[in-house]
Amino acid sequence: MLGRAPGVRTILPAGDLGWGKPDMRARAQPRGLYGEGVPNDLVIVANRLPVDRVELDDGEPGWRRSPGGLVTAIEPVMRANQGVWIGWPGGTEKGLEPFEDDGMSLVPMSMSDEEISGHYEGFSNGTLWPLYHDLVAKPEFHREWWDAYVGVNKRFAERAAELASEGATVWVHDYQMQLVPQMLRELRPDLRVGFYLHIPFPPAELFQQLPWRRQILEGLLGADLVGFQLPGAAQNFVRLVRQRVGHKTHRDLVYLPDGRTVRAKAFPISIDAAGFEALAQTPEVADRAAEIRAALGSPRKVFLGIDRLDYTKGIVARLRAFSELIRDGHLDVEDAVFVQVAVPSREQVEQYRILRDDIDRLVGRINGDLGRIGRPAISYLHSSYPREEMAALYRMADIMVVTPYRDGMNLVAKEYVACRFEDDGALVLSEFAGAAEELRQAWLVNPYDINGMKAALLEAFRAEDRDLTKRMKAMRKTIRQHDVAAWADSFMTDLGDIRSSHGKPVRPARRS
Ligand code: GDG
Repeated sequence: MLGRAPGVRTILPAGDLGWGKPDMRARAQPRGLYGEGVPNDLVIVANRLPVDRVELDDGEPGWRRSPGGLVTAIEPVMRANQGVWIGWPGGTEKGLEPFEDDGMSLVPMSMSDEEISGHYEGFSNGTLWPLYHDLVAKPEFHREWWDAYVGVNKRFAERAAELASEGATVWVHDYQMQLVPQMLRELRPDLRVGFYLHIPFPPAELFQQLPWRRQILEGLLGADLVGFQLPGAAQNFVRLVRQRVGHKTHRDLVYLPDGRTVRAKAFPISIDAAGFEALAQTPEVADRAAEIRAALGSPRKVFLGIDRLDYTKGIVARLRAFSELIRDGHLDVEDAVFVQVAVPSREQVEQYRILRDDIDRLVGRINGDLGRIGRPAISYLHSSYPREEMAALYRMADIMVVTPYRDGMNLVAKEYVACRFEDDGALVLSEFAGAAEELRQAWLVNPYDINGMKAALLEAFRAEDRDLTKRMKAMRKTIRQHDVAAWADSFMTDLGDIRSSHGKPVRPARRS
């Protein structure tokens, strides 16, 4: 029989994913209600809160909604459960009190400069991010970064242990928090702990480079359920646990010497498909889409890329492919334009600054070589936008181009599909994005193969309406059936279904 995590509602309201409001939020009121005696049946632990600490227009400190896939996906679950969310709001301000923002109970965790550079910029984004994304960049291994990672994970685990009510469910998120499940279990064995990894989990051949591989695996094994985007990632994890920690495993289960069972399973994340579709259909979004197209000079077709500015996303490769199509005479700037939105991200990390400069230079060169007056080949925007503007861009674009070298899922691809309520538009999608496992009717490309990408871009450009409709209809059906509510529901249901003890004899753990 399928169970549910006790006291946790899994049915989510359709609608707002949180980008619908203007960027600047009203100052939130501190609540100061947490701690002993206040029941929190669901605790979300993530590196970031869904809001950033910023200076408001009047110079006073306030909160602004922060971008990114994790926030977009978790926020509806939080709202449905009235749980509490523990995370870092950005910056180094100390002594921030728990508060309520837009109906969510948020507990800010402060970070020192040393913790930001060691835990966040260092171990999370300089070691784990490139390692888990197939070494697209070279990971750096530094012992001080690891120490900071352990320290921050410990503080988050202790805070969660303080806040969770007896027998509560704690849902820990992503690569920055992989030690929290085990630390939490030691502090509070009564809790039910789920972990979800939003990025890929690498094959053993890459993971075993990590000097702290065993600690990370043991950290994750503190959870009852470890969720991944794709089945391959769950298999990588189980194989590594067997090889490196020496626990007995069977299919998606790990049997621990203490009698616990841990399940490792894929839960492909999704979006609020109905909410995006409804937004795309509003007259305001329609007007704005028409306005953007007119501002671009009403070209026959518009290509679109929207990404966090990240080296995993394959922005350079796709712009190069597009520009070569113009240079080769297959496309003309009177007919086609590429709109590339690069959302600022991790700007303190050296590799991200270098990438930004590379893209600036490339766009300048392409436009200098191939553009005409009033007709740039690439319209490049380095900025973030409200959700309505994103929907207008999705609605306006004929060909969405999503070409990461490796991506856990890629919500942008799914959002585009959700917004195409007239069953038109083309999606060119990297086969290395998790989304490619579901969106089979996209033009699937290998982002390392520039000629292959050029061919796919051109095919999508020239595709007949009938073909576009057939493909888009099928993809929209998939997205409607597997939305973020279904994702959260299946994770919570499986978490509730975990038996606390397997009762099997197990071999003692081997050292790696
Ligand atoms: C990680 C994994 C996985 C972005 N800029 C703006 C904005 N966004 C929203 C998009 C989308 C989300 O952020 C980005 O999600 P992605 O999935 O595309 O990429 P990551 O940020 O790398 O997310 C990824 C995801 O976690 C979830 O598990 O899919 O593989 O890497 O929802 O719409 N939204 C608004 N303005 C922006 O400027 N309003």
